[in-house]
Amino acid sequence: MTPPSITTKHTFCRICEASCGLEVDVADGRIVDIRPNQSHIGTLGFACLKGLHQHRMYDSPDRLTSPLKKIDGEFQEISWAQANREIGQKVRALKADDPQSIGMYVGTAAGFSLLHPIFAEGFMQGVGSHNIYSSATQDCANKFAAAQEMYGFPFFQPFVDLDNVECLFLVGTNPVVSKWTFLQVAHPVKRLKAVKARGGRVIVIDPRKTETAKIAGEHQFIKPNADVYFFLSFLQEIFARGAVNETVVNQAMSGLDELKTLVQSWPPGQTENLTGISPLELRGLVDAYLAANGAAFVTGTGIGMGGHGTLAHWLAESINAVTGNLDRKGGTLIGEGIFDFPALAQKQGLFNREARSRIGGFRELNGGFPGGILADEITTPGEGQIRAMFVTGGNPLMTMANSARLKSALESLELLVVTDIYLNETASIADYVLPATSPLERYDLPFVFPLFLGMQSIPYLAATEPVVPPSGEQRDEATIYTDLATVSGVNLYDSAFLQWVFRGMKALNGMMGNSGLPQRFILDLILRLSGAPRFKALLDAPGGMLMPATPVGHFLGKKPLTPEHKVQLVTDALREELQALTPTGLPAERPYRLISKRVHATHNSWTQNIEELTHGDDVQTNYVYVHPQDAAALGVVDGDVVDVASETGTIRLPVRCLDTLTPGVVSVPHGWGHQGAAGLSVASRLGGANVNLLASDGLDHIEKISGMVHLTAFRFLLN
Ligand SMILES: Nc1nc2c(c(=O)[nH]1)N[C@H]1C(S)=C(S)[C@@H](COP(=O)(O)OP(=O)(O)OC[C@H]3O[C@@H](n4cnc5c(=O)[nH]c(N)nc54)[C@H](O)[C@@H]3O)O[C@H]1N2
Ligand SMILES: Nc1nc2c(c(=O)[nH]1)N[C@H]1C(S)=C(S)[C@@H](COP(=O)(O)OP(=O)(O)OC[C@H]3O[C@@H](n4cnc5c(=O)[nH]c(N)nc54)[C@H](O)[C@@H]3O)O[C@H]1N2
Ligand code: SF4
Ligand SMILES: [Mo]
Repeated sequence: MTPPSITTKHTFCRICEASCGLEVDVADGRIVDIRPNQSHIGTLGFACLKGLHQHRMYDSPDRLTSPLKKIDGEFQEISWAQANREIGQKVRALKADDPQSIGMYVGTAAGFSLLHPIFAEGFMQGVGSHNIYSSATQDCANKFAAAQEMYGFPFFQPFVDLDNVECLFLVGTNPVVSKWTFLQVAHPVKRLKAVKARGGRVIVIDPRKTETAKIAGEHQFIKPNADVYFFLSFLQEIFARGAVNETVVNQAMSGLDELKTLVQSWPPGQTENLTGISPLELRGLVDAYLAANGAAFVTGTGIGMGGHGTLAHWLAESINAVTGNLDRKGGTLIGEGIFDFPALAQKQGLFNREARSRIGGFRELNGGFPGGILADEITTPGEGQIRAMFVTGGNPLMTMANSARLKSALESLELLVVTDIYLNETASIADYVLPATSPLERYDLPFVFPLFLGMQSIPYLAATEPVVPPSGEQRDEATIYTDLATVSGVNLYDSAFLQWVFRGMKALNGMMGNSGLPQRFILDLILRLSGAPRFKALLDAPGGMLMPATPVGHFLGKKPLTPEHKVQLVTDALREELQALTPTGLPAERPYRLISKRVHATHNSWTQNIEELTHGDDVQTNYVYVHPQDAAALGVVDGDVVDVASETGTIRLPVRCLDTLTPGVVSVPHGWGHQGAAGLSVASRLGGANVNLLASDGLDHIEKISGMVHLTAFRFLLN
């Protein structure tokens, strides 16, 4: 038998921000090998284990290939026509009663595709419900909230000018493992080493001496959830030294005097006990920052998931701003996408809706409410109670706080529809499960951050075709939500015109022998309307098409969507939150704090099902990582099984000593504990437990401004 011929195709990964360029070998419609694209201009020949093995997960017998309906506790395959008809009938009935009774959770996988979130949001707007939740309040809503306050738009997200920065502080982020967050930076190790090779400094501030700290060479321990105090003292010290760039601040910012007053009572001596950072150490860090010709603070999920994520991020941004490092070479930059997204969003009122959540009265942030109130919204009777949920590209039962409570809330719904590539934990309890195409089975452009906001350390554009065709009945989400709108008697974005256009496109595409919406045509239309290079031109540049460098000096005084386009160093909400801050440290009676930890081979809750990535020692189970001193004090050794208990639950996990932790801090990776999943044959054989059984949800455990839930630095007991 002659072996099938191999075709090599180019695409890019859509698992995380890095969006690595890939070279894919295909034989007989199946992917046989994935390699990094060595000649990619933006991703520099880099790709990680997960990206290089992703075809194993897409090719797995566990992949969903048909819509499923739960009948008498068992899933049965049904046709799309039946699934759509039945879901549509239910949505019509609920909507007639109360549109707010229909909710949606949008997960990470949706964020890395361009059309998926656009069409999912369009469906919800058609339904007329503002009950949208997303993974953002588990990772970074604090950054959106701070940007909304300071710059008047949640998506103005300054990012470090990595090619020119002289002193880079990484606080609560571990890019060597996470491959950077928010900003697209491929090959973080290479890029961080380049900063050092030019004589720059990279300083990591983290309760663990992380993989990034090892590359950086400089690391400062900090107690968990104490970053806000660190930043207060840092800023106080900046003011005490008169290190403000008065010219820039006077021209482009408001609130300087008030900010000075607010931080006055937090000198380094005042916060030492809270942070574990001595005044001498803190002043040394301030020296490093001020001595550099271009310095920047970059924060990550480690501070976002703590209790004061918005305050901490606001202060970090304020340090960059008042020292003149915002919008300057070597400091932080604000990207530009293929069109003026902030202007469009402002014109359409996209992120300024008046809606408030029923529970807690939270305002919408990026069109969503805090995930920490979802269970309450489902279980609290009354007008606006959520009775049906759509979950799209996420696995909230594993990734949100208080998983057990959320599970019983989701089980009580009248309708739960999950769109995923797998029968994950959340899908396992659904009424209907809809099979999505994988990223490698659809057309795409880079996702919203790089494409619409220019959040790329090397600006480039790229496009991709499907590398392989979908199997069975899998459909892309744009088509799924257009059809759901049709059967539910609603219009995408509540626009009869848009619904008519998309239905027409689908019909025409069908006449040409294709199924679903013409994704390539729609993506090309976005490019055309933006005046960007066309889809075909991008396909002809498999290594990416270089775009102009991110401009410097274009933001301040011109772009912020605030009065007079000024950066607001203080706002009512920030002032109130800061004034409510009390200097609370770690209570003596319960000295341990639990923090997060990511590992190279897993991505949140969904790559544990890749057989090839389950052989390493740290991927058989998650562990309770404990400092050796603490292990000795507790009388435990490597491999001992312990109970980790919080006010919401208890999990049992093996201990592993880790001397890179600060004593008193324990670390447990999330996304584990798949034993109960109906459709994850590899992951369900592994050990591990879901750490989010320990995290609390509800109003008392949500950060007020951003709605972030606390997934790091929470208290627990070890037995
Ligand atoms: N304790 C703790 N909890 C955490 C974190 C932590 O550090 N510690 N991290 C948090 C963070 S940063 C995040 S972003 C959230 C993530 O929270 P979620 O987004 O809820 O969870 P994921 O595990 O990323 O789930 C992604 C799902 O998308 C599916 N999927 C993959 N590709 C596709 C596709 O193309 N289409 C569709 N429809 N589905 C697809 C996968 O099978 C998987 O089920 O979790 C958070 N939870
Ligand atoms: N391999 C892998 N890569 C991923 C993911 C994954 O699951 N696996 N998830 C992706 C997603 S969805 C996201 S959002 C990004 C997140 O990307 P990052 O924000 O870089 O997330 P982490 O790698 O978890 O780094 C968080 C760091 O914060 C530290 N930390 C915890 N608590 C505190 C604290 O109170 N203060 C300070 N200063 N530090 C603290 C932790 O020790 C850890 O080193 O990663 C993405 N990339
Ligand atoms: S770092 Fe890995 S998971 Fe992220 S885009 Fe690159 S290959 Fe994909
Ligand atoms: Mo995330």
